[in-house]
Amino acid sequence: MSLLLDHLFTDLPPDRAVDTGLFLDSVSHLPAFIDCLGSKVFSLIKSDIIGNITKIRGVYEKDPQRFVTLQQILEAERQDHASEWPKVGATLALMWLKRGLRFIQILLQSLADGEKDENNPNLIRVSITKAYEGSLKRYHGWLVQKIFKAALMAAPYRSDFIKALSKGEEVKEEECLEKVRHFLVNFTATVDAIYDMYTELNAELDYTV
Ligand code: EIS
Repeated sequence: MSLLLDHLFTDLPPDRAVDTGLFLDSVSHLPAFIDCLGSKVFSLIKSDIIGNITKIRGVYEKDPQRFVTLQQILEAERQDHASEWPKVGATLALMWLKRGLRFIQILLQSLADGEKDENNPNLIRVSITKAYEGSLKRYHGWLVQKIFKAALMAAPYRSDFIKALSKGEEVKEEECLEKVRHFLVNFTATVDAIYDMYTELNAELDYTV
């Protein structure tokens, strides 16, 4: 039924290693979902995400057997680009992509938890702001924070967002949120695993753009 929610992220194995091919397949559905949001403001975000995915896929496809997991990519790049790493290649692309994924995760979780601005129950700005503060804001200088503010103003109404999650079909909000909760199980586990990997490999950077 829905674009995003129909493509569940896969279960992680006990060691929480993220399979590169499966991960790339799952995230490849995000750009089409962003299209459903309507406003042109989102095209900037979409092309950034597409750029990240393309870069990771480019590295993966050079040697899929060597890069079965995302961690293998980071470790290989750490070896091959010692002086620039981690600000290089797929390591950098995934560093940013994971922040976008964290944004989406917090946003969907907030909706699933029923968080609302009681004065404007059909707006989702409370959830969007919470997601931004928990994922991207600290990496953005004033200019990009301004772009965020423009995106916030162009954000869809709750009802239209729920509709976009449901690929344009009119569904009951609670029915859609049940799907969101289901989607969030493996999605959250995957995003957490990637964050933990960046911490363990000391690959996280905190510069602002
Ligand atoms: C990175 O971009 C590149 O991604 C990376 C490399 O070039 C690196 C070099 O430093 O830069 O400058 C970009 C940054 N990316 C850094 C900013 C782009 C525009 C961001 C605008 C902020 C808007 C916040 C989101 C508001 C959304 C409202 C949503 C309302 C519903 C369900 C919606 C999905 C939205 C998903 C939002 C994800 C935002 C991701 C932004 C990432 C970012 O900050 S490399 O490229 O290594 O691949 O070459």
